[in-house]
Amino acid sequence: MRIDIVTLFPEFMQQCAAVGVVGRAQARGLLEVATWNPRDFTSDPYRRVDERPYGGGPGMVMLIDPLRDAIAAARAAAQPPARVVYLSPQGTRLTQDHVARLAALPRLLLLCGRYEGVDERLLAHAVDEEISLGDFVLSGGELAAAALLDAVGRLQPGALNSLESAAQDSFAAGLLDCPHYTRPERHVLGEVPAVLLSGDHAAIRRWRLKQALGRTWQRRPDLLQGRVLSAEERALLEEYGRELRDGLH
Ligand code: 4GO
Repeated sequence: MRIDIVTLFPEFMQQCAAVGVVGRAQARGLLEVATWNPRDFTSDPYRRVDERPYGGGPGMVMLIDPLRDAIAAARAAAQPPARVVYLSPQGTRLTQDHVARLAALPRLLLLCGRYEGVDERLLAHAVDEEISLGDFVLSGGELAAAALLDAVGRLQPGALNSLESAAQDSFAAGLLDCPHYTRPERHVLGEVPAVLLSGDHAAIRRWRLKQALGRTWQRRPDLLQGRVLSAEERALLEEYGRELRDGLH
């Protein structure tokens, strides 16, 4: 997949794309990342990309033309046409399902705003969807775009080693992740749950599912709303509740 990013901070976005799993996906040729600076698409001597808002008020608004020309240049640089995403608090809240759908596209174009945001006419004309990471405000779209880039990049087939399998992720099954432990078995901070040392793979699978269900129920009950639990899941969740009352958690 190819991801184009329109940003006033291309070096920052390239650095985000260069590290970890996403950097490796690029090195493996599974992901291509290109950046486009709207400042390179200005025609005035000051290379202006922002202006004061009509109607008054604080802050600046990003001009239409440098963004429109940067998007057009990015579009023309490759085929097929990219889905254009603008990151803002006004967007649809991002979920792992949504990430998986975006990751399956051949191309994405991420538009990063700064200041108070982008002229609404550019959004109406050039943006296919507006996405928010959550109900909080950033000073620029870059950190949100970097998060989306990471979430989408790591789902490219071959990006994760089998040991990091995406099937095991939080939310992959609509639940929070179970707790994880590594060496040593005994530590002043506590012991590793015995079942994980038992070698009994069926028991380990059941324990992990029980923890995932229990933690989701405790921390994010909204994720269980409208979900039909299997007989096994219901039994495991009841067991978790009993253990909780008995002071085992
Ligand atoms: C995205 C962008 C928050 C998010 C942003 C978010 N703040 N919650 N700020 O995903 C336009 C100018 C939006 C700054 C940008």
